[in-house]
Amino acid sequence: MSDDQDDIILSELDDDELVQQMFDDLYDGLRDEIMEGVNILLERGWAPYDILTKALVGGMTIVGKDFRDGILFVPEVLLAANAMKGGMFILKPLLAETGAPRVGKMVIGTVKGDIHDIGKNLVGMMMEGAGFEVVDLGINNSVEKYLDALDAETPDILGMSALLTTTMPYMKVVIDTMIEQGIRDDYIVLVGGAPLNEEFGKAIGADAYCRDAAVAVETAKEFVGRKHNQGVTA
Ligand code: B12
Repeated sequence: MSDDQDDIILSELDDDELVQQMFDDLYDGLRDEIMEGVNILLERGWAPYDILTKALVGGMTIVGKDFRDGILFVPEVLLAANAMKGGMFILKPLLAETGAPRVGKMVIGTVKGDIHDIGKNLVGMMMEGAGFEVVDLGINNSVEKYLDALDAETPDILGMSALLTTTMPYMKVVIDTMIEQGIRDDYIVLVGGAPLNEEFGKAIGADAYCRDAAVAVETAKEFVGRKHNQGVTA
């Protein structure tokens, strides 16, 4: 946005100004500045989760709007995503550091044809922070890749992410294949991604749609708790 970045000393800004500046820096894809901003907020006692949601996700929301409106294009958004990942890289170990006991295991991946991974990564980070073991399959996953991972990892939860209206139907392909193979009920299936909603989640036979990472953690805990209780009484 501005080309006088060199004149701004991030550590001299107050919290609100710094967060605003981080929105600009994320928009401009300035990874080093974003990492510096995250470190400054940490030094000022901000909780990692607040930095993630208020500064990073907040900034990415602005990028998303301008991408939608044709003001930003793929190369710029890639730079913004790279800057966001720089910030997430610092926060990841801190979010996972809660010392929570292992509460369950999740296999998560973005579906075939889709390379968006920021939201998926965020969900993975938050799940780890809440005590889940997370196996991340990355992007562009075929049915076979998901099923192989379920077989090899035997998780409690399968998480699928899709950010495109053209790739979200693939989640149904995965669930239908699980039904065909008689393994659907062995797993809790959670789905997410900006274009999805609750109705879609129900229509494709997922256990739940989660609108963000915090809801994903709550939902996962609830379902795993229920599963374990059933295990005890069965
Ligand atoms: C960043 C971005 C990109 C980056 C991705 C970089 C990366 N490493 O991820 C790049 C530039 C590569 C990109 C490419 C494209 N993109 Co794009 N992209 C975005 C953008 C701006 C932000 C997405 C994001 O990271 N959001 C921030 C995260 C934190 O939010 P989130 O992903 O929604 O995740 C949260 C929840 O949804 C949920 N969640 C997500 N996944 C999961 C999974 C589970 C299991 C659970 C429980 C919860 C959950 O929790 C997350 C955390 O709170 C969106 C705009 C938007 N509004 O979403 C467009 C957007 C998704 N892209 C879009 C398009 C069209 C494309 C391209 C086709 C553009 C092109 N012409 O090439 C390509 C597609 C490439 C492909 N095959 O996948 C459109 C999709 C339109 C549609 N209706 O399908 C959008 C909506 C922009 C727009 N309005 O036009 N994109």
